[in-house]
Amino acid sequence: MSYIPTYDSLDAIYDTSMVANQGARYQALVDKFEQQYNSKPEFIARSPGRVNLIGEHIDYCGFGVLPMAVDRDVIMAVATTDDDTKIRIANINSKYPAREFDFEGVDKVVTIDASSLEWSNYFKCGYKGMLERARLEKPKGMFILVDGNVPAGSGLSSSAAFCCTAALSVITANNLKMTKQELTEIAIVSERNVGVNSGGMDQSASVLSEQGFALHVEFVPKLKATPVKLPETQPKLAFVIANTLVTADKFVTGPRNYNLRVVETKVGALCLSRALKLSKQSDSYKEVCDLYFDGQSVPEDEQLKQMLTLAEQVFTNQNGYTRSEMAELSGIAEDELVKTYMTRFPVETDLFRMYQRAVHVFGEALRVIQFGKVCHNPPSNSEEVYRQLGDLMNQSQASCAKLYNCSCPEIDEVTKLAIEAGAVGSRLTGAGWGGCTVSLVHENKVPEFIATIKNKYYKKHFPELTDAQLDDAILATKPCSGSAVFTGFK
Ligand code: NG1
Repeated sequence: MSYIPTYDSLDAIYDTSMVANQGARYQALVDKFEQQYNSKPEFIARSPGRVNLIGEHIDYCGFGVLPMAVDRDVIMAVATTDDDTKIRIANINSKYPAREFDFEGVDKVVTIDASSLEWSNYFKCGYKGMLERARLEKPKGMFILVDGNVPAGSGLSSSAAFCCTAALSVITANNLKMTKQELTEIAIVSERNVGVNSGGMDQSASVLSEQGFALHVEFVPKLKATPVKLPETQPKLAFVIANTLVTADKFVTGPRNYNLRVVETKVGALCLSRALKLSKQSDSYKEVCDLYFDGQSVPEDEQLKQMLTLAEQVFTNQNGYTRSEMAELSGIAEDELVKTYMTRFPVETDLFRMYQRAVHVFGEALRVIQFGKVCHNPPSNSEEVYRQLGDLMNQSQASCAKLYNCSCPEIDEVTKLAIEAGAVGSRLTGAGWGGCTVSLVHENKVPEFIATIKNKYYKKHFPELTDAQLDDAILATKPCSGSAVFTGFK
């Protein structure tokens, strides 16, 4: 695994078409840094947001996903000091007030109050993760100025882009040499400190992406990221991101949405492994699958099809299971289940819909494999490539909406409008319950497609948006590069 790159040219980070604008943005950050702290930054760390092409809500079940980095990112200009160990952090956006903090005691404890919605918590996550990992004798004091343009709460992983950049800033400030893999692992674990039991897709995509490629991220037996070349078609494939502008705050809604889904799948896996009499009871659907087919040479897609059938046979109650019914099915005492799975990340529900979640997870994991197959071995006819990829995206959306209940009326509306406007596939991306959609569109039709969605969705629901805000809400994106350190500023 390679080390995190340091560049002195923005060409190495951004598509040529973006370098001029990004150059102005980086220079503005450096200038503001000097105004704020009366000194020059030593480096700028950056990590991008991501769009997930397919594979939703399966990373925390251990299954592979297929995201790509987008051209929106978080950049942090940093200077260091040996005079103290304080962290001073400010943001270009005045919505986020400047903060100062330090670790406490000989154990260098960083306290994060996950009960408050505080922007600097996301820096603290990366900082805490790094301190715990690197065990530095005397961490450097840091002066930091942040500029982020990944829309928050939109499903493009602004939080992961922030945490990855924070961890990278601390690594670089303290002259540590770390691989991309290590940074990814630190960012995954540290982001859980803000109260969301997240999977590892976002941090992997943010750190490990390569320009021009989507990324197949696998988590079992260990984190593995394989660049995936998207098929060359005529006209070219374009992915358009449209933000519904419904903000889904995972932290606030976690007990009913995200964290609840994690519990429903983990306890589901416990129940399924018991019903299948596996050699070990596992709370990961991927591990259940691996154990069930251990020693047999069954292709992965075939395994998933069989798991789907087995899950349908085991979870016969489609109305949902109570805690005591889950205890009975899993063979684990109710208070034990609550203690292990519902205490650090509490949930609010009486019924756990294990049937629907399991069917979504195995079906979605299968679609990721099928999407990857089309990319690796595309049909020679371009329209057939479009049709196959588009169908998989549409099936994913239907499953997210009907089985996983992570869509919402606005996502349903935008994805429907997208298909009417000529997209061949359209689905929510990220956690859902608001946020962004991603649509597969013929590249030559992108301007017309964007104009139609602006007219039919944004003008109707958000007539007050300025042109600049509209351009931020709906945009075509190309696969971009992952985390890097930049030193080429004046
Ligand atoms: P976003 O869209 O960033 O909230 C979340 C999780 C992912 C993944 C997706 C659903 C975090 C930081 N990210 O993404 O790991 O589970 O939902 O596919 O919680």
